[in-house]
Amino acid sequence: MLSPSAQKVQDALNERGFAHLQVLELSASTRTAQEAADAVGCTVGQIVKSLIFRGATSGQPYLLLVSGVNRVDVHKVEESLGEQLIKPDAEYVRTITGFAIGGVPPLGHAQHLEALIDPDLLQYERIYAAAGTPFAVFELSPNELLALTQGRIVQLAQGKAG
Ligand code: 5CA
Repeated sequence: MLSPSAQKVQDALNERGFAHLQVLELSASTRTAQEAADAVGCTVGQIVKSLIFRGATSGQPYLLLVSGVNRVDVHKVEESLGEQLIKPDAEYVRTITGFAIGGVPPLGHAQHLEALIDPDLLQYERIYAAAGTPFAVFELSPNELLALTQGRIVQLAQGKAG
C-alpha cells in the first residue's frame, strides 16, 4: 500500500502507459538528493531534482529537472527562456504541483508544467525521481523521463559551456 501522495504518482504513471515503472516507498528519507541516493544505493548524480521556478514576466511555472550533483545557473536558464525567473515559496510549489517540497515528482502535477531537462541526466542508464513524498522514489531511464515530461533538454547547470 502506497501513501496517498505516492499512489497519485503511480496512478499518473499508469495513466500515461508507464505502469512498468513502480513507485517505491522506503523507510529511509529521500527528502534531499543525497538522502535519496543513500536510500536507493546510487550516486547523487542519478537523482533527479524536480525544481519549480516562475517566470517573472509570464507568471508561468517551469519545472527544472536537474541532476542531483548540479546547481542551477539561474542566469543561464533565464537567457534560454528569455525571461527572468523567480524562486517561488513552498506554498506556491504545493499549489502548482499538488505535492510538498521534498516529494515533488516530475509528472502528475495539478497542472501541466513546461519541463526543462538537464543534459547531465542523459549519461546514466538508470535515474531516480521523487514520487510524491519524502520517502518515495521511482527508477526510470533518461528516455522515459523525456517521454513522461515532454521536456526539452537545456543547459541548466553551473560550470558548463553553452
Ligand atoms: N526527494 C528529493 C530527491 S528527488 C527532492 O525532492 N529533492 S529536490 O531537490 O527536488 O527538492 C528539494 C528542493 O526544493 C530544493 O533543492 C529547493 O530548490 C526546494 N526548496 C527547499 N526548501 C524550499 C522552500 N522553503 N521554498 C521553496 N523551495 C524550497
